[in-house]
Amino acid sequence: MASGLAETPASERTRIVLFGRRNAGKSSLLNALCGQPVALVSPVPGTTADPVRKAVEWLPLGPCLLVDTAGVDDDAVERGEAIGALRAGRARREIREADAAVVVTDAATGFGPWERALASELRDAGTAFFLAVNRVDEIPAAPERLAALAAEAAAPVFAVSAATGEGVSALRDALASSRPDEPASQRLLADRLRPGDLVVLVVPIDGAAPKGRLILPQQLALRDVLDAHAAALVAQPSELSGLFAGLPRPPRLVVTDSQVFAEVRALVPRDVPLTGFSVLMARYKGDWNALRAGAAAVDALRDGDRVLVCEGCTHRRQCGDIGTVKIPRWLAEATGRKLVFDFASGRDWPDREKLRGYALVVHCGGCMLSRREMRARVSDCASAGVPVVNYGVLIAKLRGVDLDA
Ligand SMILES: Nc1nc2c(ncn2[C@@H]2O[C@H](COP(=O)(O)OP(=O)(O)OP(=O)(O)O)[C@@H](O)[C@H]2O)c(=O)[nH]1
Ligand code: SF4
Ligand SMILES: [Mg+2]
Repeated sequence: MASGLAETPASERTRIVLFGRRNAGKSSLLNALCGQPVALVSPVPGTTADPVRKAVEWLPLGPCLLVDTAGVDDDAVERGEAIGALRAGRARREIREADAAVVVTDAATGFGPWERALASELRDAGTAFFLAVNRVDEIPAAPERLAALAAEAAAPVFAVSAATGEGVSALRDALASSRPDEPASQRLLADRLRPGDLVVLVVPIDGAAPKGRLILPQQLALRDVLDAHAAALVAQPSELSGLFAGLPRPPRLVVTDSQVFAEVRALVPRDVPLTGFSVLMARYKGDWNALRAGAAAVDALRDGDRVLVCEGCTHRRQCGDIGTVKIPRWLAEATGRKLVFDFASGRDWPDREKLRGYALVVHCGGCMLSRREMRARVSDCASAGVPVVNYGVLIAKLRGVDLDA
C-alpha cells in the first residue's frame, strides 16, 4: 500500500486480518466490511493468492488496515505443490503482523481442524480473534449452534452474511471497539519531551535523501515534537557549527541521522543528550535492549562468519546504499575480519533454521514494519540464538558514540 504524506503509514495502522479456509467468504467479508469491492470474489476455491490490503478509518479504533488472505487449506499443499505452500505460507505469515483477526467459517463447517489450527497459532502469537460464521443467508445458524461455536473457539462469535450484509455492521462495530494489545503509551519521542522543550533534528540532504520530502522516522519525530507542544529546529549537519551558542536555551535533545553520528557528536555540547532516528525507532518498536545487546556481538566476529543485513522495505532509495555497501565496509574495517554478507529486504525474512547460520543480523530501523513484525523478527533471532542489532545502534558502536536512548 502506498503511503503518502497525508496518510497514516501502514506500519502505524491497527492490522485486522481475515483468515479461514478457501471459499469461506473472506474476500466477500472484507468487501462488506469496508463497503467497497476491493478484493476479488469468485466461487472458484483459491481465488485469493496474495494478501489484499485496504486502509480504513474506524472509530474509536482509528486508522486500520484490513487484510484478506489466501485460504489456509490450499489443496495444492495437499497435492504437495510448492505454489500452494507458498500461498498458505503467506497467509500464515500475516499472523505475525495481525493486531486482531477474524476467522471466517460457516455453520456447516463450524470450528473444524483448520479453524482450530488457526486459533492455536493466533493464541500463540497473542492475537485476539473473532469467529465470523458466514453465509447465514444460505446456511442458517441457530442460537444454540452459535453458542456452541463460541464455546469451542473461546472467542466472540458473529453470524454474518457477506452477501446480504446481515450482521456485518455488528462485526465491524466490535472490531472498531476492540483494543488490540498494543503498547499505546510507547511514543517515538513525545514521552521524553515537556511543553516548551526545544529539539534539534539533524537531517542530511544528500544523494540518498528522497526528492522533495522527509523519510518516515523524520516525519514521525516532527509529529511527536508537535504532539508534545515542544519546538523543533531542523538542520543539516553543515549548519550545526555555531548554532548551539546562538540558541535561547539548550535543546532537550538532539536527534540525528545515524550516518553522521560522529560529526554531530563533535558539534553538540557534551551536556546535551544525543540520539539517532533509528535508535528512537528501535525504542519505539519495543526492542531497544535486544538491539543494544546485539551491538556487543560485533567484537566476537571471526573470519568466515556470515552476517545478514536486512531491510524492512524494498524502497532502497530511502536508506540508500547503507545496507548493501556502507555497513559491510564499515564492519569489515572495524573488525578486520573477512565476513560473508547476505542481504534480505521487504518480507523476505529467513526462518529460524536459516537464521541459525548467521553470527550477526544487522536490521534497518524498520520504519515501514509494524511493531509486531519488528518484535517478531527480534524474537526469531533470540530463538535462533543470533544477536541482532540495527543500523543506528551498530553505527554508534562502530564510531564509539555513546547513545542516549
Ligand atoms: N450465499 C452466500 N454466498 C457467499 C457469501 N460469502 C461469500 N459467498 C460466495 O462464496 C464464494 C467464495 O467467496 P470468496 O469471498 O471469494 O471466498 P474466499 O474465502 O475469499 O475464497 P478464496 O479466496 O478462494 O480463499 C463466492 O461465490 C461468493 O459470492 C455469503 O455470505 N452468502
Ligand atoms: S529500509 Fe528500513 S529504515 Fe529504511 S525506509 Fe525501509 S523500513 Fe525504513
Ligand atoms: Mg478470497
